[in-house]
Amino acid sequence: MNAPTSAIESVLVENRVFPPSEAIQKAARVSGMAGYEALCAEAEKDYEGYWARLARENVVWSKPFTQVLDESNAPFYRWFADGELNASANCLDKHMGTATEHKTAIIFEADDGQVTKVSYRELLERVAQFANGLKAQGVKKGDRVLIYMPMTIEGVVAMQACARIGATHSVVFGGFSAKAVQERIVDVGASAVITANFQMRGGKELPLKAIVDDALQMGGCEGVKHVFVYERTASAYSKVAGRDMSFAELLAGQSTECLPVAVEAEHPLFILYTSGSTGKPKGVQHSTGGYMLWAKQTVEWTFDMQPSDVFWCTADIGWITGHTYVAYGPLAAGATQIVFEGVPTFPHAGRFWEMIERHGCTVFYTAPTAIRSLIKASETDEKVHPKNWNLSSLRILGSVGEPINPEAWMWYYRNVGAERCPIVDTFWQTENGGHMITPLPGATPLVPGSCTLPLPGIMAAIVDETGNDMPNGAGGMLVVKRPWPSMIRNIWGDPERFKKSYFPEELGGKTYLAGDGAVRSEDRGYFRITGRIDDVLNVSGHRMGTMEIESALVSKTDLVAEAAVVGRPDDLTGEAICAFVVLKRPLPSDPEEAKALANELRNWVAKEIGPIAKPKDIRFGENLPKTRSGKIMRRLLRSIAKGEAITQDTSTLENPAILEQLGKTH
Ligand code: 6R9
Repeated sequence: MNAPTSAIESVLVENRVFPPSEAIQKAARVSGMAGYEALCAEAEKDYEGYWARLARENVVWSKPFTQVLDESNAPFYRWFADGELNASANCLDKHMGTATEHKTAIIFEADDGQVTKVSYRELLERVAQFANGLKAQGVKKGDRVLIYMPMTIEGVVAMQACARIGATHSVVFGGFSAKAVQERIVDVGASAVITANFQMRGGKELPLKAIVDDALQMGGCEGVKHVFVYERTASAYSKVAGRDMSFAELLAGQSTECLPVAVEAEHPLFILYTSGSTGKPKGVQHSTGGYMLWAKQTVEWTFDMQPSDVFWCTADIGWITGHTYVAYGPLAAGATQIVFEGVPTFPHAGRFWEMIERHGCTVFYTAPTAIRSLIKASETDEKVHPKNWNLSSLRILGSVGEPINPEAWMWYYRNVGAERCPIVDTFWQTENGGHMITPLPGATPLVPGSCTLPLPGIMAAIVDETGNDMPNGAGGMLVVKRPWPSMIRNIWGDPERFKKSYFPEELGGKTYLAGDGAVRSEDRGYFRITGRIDDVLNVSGHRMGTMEIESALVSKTDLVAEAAVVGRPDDLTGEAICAFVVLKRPLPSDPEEAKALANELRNWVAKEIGPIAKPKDIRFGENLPKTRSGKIMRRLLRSIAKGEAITQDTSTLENPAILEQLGKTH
């Protein structure tokens, strides 16, 4: 076999295996493959019985459920439907009177390095007080509250406080634009917004409240009656009388006791927007009962969480990973966790390693993009290499958000984990609620670049277009054949799109389609994710729809006639966004002019969606390559974006000169 020439090829020939050490295996919650297989067998034998057991063990129910799975209106599955609970009580109240009450819940490290700690008792009091503040302003069960906050204790408190009173939160990542905030406010029908005056990132003070103000002025946001503002910095911000209120005003005089509101298991705990194949982001609606069950259980299984652990998930609360593995799961499991406000490269690219040492972090969970950028930084500057810090507290490492290439995996394993810490490469999606396919640290032999095996009870499979199972070694579409408790319940306000996107008729209408391609290894049956099979890109672990970026580009009507967006592989960000643009004016002949136009378009996209959606490459042409029926030849564009030789049939092109034009990046 030829030597591997790319990350993809080296995955194909990957044959290194790292079994769990005796010590880890012995002490783990799920011990050895025998432990894993016993759980799988239990789920296989009595599916509902298995989930009912986990639901009773992991969740405190204020009213116990008697029904487990209701498939009568599939694919609108219902779990534990007659049970009642409160998510915040499951994260906080249940620890009162136990050894966890005075344990540190959150170690917060601010951008500037300042550290604040809160115990479970203190966190409960803050959440209760905040919940009372919301109630006093008329926010109630069933209302939707949009949260646009920095990574702070206050961000977690805001989410928990909504959950406490049964209000459904919709968190928007602080990097999204005013337009994106407005669209989400309108779609979700928010009656209140919780934000901060500014956020601190990399030593810079960036506005949040001003962006909310812009969003609210764009129209359709009349339903928003309140904006609650966390004064993160001392800087002034503009306040609209009668609508805006600082946290200090909201909390003044409020009691630190607040009874949690019991909600039905299916009550929507949150709605989180994510990109799909069409232009409009999807409001992924999650339940309370099934979601909480899996948030806690996966923290305990995948990270083998023990009472002495110090967990750190670096994801922002604006993403699903920050929901399940910052705001809910670790608290439900009674863990101590680190919450970090800043960025991994400020004030230097050794910040993560420094913080692991400072706080004695034992379980560290981050994204391949971060690892790759820190590898690069440590190659040019020895001083930020992890070897400069004492990382001996670490016992488990995790990866999430995109495929981790074996090279990055090996670097992480050697330089961060000292060849001692298992790496759990966790595959899952916003729609899944929690981990789906992942190694268990005390059970699964690891193979770099593979997310290995589905968690017990997750009936993942690989099928062809008509739903036939593919043999190991043959690639296909990743599906889940049975509903599971933490799965998406609906696309907010769009049940038809929910059915079409996730439960296509071609697969019988009841099988969950993940939207990713995958292949199982011939020897172990391990899963390896090969990437999205739809028009969704994964840039630095962030999901971006190509159509979303295309609509943003063509909405610049004075400049853009037509646009097509594709992804191309990128060493650092996994995928990079490449936009092909037809201008409403002659092709720029001067390279400087082309560059200026490209930058204008990048800034436009940043304004429309957010900086994460800025195309890396912009290419101008007099036309786009199309088939006779007028369809854009996306495969051809993908080849051009990669800089590959064109092997496709281009005889139908009306104007072959455009291939050369589109070959130039600006
Ligand atoms: C949790 C999260 C989901 C998409 C998913 C897939 C990719 C996530 C992965 C992975 C390979 C992993 N993805 N984890 N691919 N290996 N361990 O990231 O959710 O933002 O919805 O993205 O990310 O393509 O479909 P989300």
